[in-house]
Amino acid sequence: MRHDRRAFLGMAAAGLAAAMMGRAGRAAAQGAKIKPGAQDVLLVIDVQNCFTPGGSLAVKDGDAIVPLINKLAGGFEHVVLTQDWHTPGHVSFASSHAGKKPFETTSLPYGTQVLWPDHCVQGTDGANLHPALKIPHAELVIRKGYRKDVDSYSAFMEADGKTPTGLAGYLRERKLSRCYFVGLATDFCVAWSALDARKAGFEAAVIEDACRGIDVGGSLGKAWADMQGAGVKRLQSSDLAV
Ligand code: VGL
Ligand code: ZN
Repeated sequence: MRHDRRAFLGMAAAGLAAAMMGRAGRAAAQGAKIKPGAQDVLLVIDVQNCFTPGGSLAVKDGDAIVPLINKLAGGFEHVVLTQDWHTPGHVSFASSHAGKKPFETTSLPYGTQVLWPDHCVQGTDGANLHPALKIPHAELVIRKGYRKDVDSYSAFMEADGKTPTGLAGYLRERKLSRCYFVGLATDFCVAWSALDARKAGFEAAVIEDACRGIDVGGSLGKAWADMQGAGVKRLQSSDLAV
């Protein structure tokens, strides 16, 4: 019994040490809140009309996070926004594939592609940022998925896995090394962006209550597991001093 208890305590200590690695973990271990600084950037992913109620690819309660995102943004000196920005007839639209329905998949040269309702077509109202999003100090808007034959969930890398959007270079030049993600949807554009942030060598955290997911075919659970495996921190807005 005693032996088990010691082993357990040892494991608990190892877990605690792991949790204390990284700034967010350290702050949490000290019961302190994270105060965003000069190296921190809030990335607001795809808070667009198409992804909010009334939109063609509406995420449940997608609009409910907007006031929280506005509040969080007020605590960050540096904010970057993204927009999903597709051509008409984009390869990710089910309507571009004869016999396919939304949420089915198809095989493309770069891998399996989930097929979506038409959404975020360049220059349409659906592609506009949600009108309640109020972040006038945002420094960059990055558009992605603008090539007809390639999707881009990630703000960093198109779905072919080799065409960068330029965001990593921008953040490096600006010495912004810690990425905090909020927006839509948790299991697609937020998760893929956070995973690519790690691949590009940035610290990455997702603020869970400032995101909402689509959850098709177990995608939300898989996204969190993948993010945990890649060292993406899972935070709540209450973990930040903003
Ligand atoms: C997204 C599906 C298709 C997203 C974009 O923003 O998460 N999801 N395009
Ligand atoms: Zn899209």
